[in-house]
Amino acid sequence: MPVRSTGPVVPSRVGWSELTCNPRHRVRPVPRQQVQAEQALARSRAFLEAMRTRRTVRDFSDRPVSYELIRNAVATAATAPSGANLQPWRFVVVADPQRKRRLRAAAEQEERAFYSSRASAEWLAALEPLGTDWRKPFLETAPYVIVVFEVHKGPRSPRPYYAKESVGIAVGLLLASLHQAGLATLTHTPSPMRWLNEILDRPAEERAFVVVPVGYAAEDATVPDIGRKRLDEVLILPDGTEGAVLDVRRSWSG
Ligand code: IYR
Repeated sequence: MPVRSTGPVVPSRVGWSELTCNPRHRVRPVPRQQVQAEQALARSRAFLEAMRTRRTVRDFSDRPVSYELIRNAVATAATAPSGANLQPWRFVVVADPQRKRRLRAAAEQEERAFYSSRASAEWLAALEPLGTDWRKPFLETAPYVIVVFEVHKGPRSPRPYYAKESVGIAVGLLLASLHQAGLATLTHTPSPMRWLNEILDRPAEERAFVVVPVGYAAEDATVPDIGRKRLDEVLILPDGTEGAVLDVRRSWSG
């Protein structure tokens, strides 16, 4: 399809009402991915099937991982939408064994306190089907540990908006990219996480959001025998119709 206009939209030619937002800003054409209509469903299904095989893995092999896969995953994460496009994220990639050892030691110290006293009985009961405990060997075994930070207001950074939502979306894309590359991941959230700033030399305005060990799953790795909710438990349509049979020409919004 030819590119129509590269210049800014001129308010006098296109009325305000036809625009989705204030026209007094610079614009450019939407980048197009060029998905043929007849391929759309197949591509969408293939992505769904790929993502269905993603599981949180806790047993990692020490088999090396190409750094380019990590780099591409971070670049993919950094395409996420964010509040006011402030992109309030930072991804610290740890591969050095000594630093991973320090991460593990500090995380295990927090986790011992969590499992022995900090966690409520209700929380521990919720974790029961996962079989987790204070031990975090994966912080050393996984070839890479990506520590994701939210970036708040500081000497070099503005006040972000919707920081958690923005960084959460970015982490979703990070996990999807790593999974596409055949890698296993774990979203690990020791709490509190302030000590990560010291170990990783990050300034106070950066707040750790999640720790993501990355590597190949160990040969004998297992995952908890738990399932995902059925689609009808998570997908609600205005008229209760199951999504797949909804006629796309019917309007959702009324
Ligand atoms: N952070 C602890 C406990 C834990 C909490 C949740 I919520 C999980 O989904 C899994 C574990 C730990 O990492 O063991």
